Amino acid sequence: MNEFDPLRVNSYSIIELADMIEGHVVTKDEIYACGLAAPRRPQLETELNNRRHVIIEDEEDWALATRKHTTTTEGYEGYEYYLRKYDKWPPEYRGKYVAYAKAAIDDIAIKLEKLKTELFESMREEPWLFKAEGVKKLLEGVSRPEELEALRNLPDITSKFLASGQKISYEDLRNKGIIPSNIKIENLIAEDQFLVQTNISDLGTFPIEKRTDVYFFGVPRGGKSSVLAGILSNMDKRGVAIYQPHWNQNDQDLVSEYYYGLIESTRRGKFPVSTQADSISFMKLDLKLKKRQNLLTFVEIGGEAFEQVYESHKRGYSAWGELGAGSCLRSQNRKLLIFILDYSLVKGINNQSNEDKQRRVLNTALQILSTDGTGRNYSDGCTLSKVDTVAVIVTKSDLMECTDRDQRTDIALKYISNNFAAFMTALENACSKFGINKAIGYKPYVMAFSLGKLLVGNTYAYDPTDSESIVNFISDVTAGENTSFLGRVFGSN
Ligand SMILES: Nc1nc2c(ncn2[C@@H]2O[C@H](COP(=O)(O)OP(=O)(O)OP(=O)(O)O)[C@@H](O)[C@H]2O)c(=O)[nH]1
Ligand SMILES: [Mg+2]
Repeated sequence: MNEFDPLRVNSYSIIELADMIEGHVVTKDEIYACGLAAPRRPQLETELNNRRHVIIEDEEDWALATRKHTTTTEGYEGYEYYLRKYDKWPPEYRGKYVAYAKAAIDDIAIKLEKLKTELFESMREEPWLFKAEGVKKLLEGVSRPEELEALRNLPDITSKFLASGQKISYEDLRNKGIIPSNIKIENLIAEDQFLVQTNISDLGTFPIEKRTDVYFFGVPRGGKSSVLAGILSNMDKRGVAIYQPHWNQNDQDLVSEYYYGLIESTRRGKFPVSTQADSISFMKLDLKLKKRQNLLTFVEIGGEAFEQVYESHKRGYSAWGELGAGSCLRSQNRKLLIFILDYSLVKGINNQSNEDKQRRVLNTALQILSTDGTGRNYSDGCTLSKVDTVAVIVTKSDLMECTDRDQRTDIALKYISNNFAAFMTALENACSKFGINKAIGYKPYVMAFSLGKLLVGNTYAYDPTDSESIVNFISDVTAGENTSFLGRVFGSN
């Protein structure tokens, strides 16, 4: 409406007249001077009054919307409310700030999306930052204002994302390829795999039955139980191991639940709970592979145990006694020692240990194992004198930036020669002194191991490849009886 025709003053509708006044085409006084009919004058006054109110409300609503201008869903909803109310066309009132509101809403939407992308990227690249509890929070979202406020100034991506008022869904995680389908939502947010654990003193007399004892040593949270879980699952899956119950003084077998719990953990893709600090336990298994039968006892010694031994400054013999491990380590059984080195310490992920601690635990273990005997150097009949094989397993190799297994082994070798040179020299010396690893010239075996790719919620995509290699390795290096015989057996080919 660009022009006002004075001759038509009484033909215009009240709305048209009010629009022309608002559009500064004509003033109210000019309209009256041109002879607007008396009964129409109060109608025009009412219309102008209404418009003034709407304009004031518009200003107020806009102020409210801009006050919430934050990268949050609340900020987004503020503008959405404004647009719902004012994004109208004449004859309805159109808000003065509709265009600004549209730009602001687009801006917030982009920022919220960016935050989401950043979250998913971090979940893919640094899954260890997202424990089960954090993932649960991300799935539920946060709505309590005090909680949102508390999160607002925290720098980590989970807090930033939650403070924006957003949440994620299980489908998001599946669609973005962050977790595979076998990781069910209930596993994702569950605590680590529960395991019934019993201390060695309640397990009954340590088996001395011409078995080879397979020991796992390493720092807390280094991956000992995970290696064991991988081995047991692989043996179970291939049907090559028979679990042997071990009866204690009360005629109970207290290990089977631990055994089945470890196997279940790989099916669920859930890491085992931390082994109790003072726990040293054992488990009997008969491995039948490649026509060989190996009678084995797996012994797990918690990293804390070595720290205690180190701190007590006691000679191995009496230190083992205090830990209740004397009966197993001092037994005449042949032994395979597996030293577990935690590769994740490189990335500072294991907050219960560090490389200095790792070095100390390993050196202490080696020293004790070579001085828990008798004689001048306490090495006569020491544990190492009964060891056939030693191996070093560098765990969590999925955190290395490559998938090729040979390359991972190279990285593992580099890692140990850069960080544990003194320990490796001592281990090599022990190998030649006690005739260990004769088959490969008295050098320690080194392997890289991963239970599978680490995922959010402390879950993993189980990959049996490394577990299978270790099972085969154990079968090859431990003393076994040849079980081949002439004849036919059901199921073999
Ligand atoms: N990336 C990756 N992380 C692993 C792997 N194995 C274990 N972890 C991580 O290391 C943590 C500890 O693993 P465990 O097997 O419980 O270690 P442990 O040495 O038995 O620990 P303690 O019983 O507490 O002494 C797990 O909860 C996982 O977060 C692996 O193969 N890859
Ligand atoms: Mg453990």
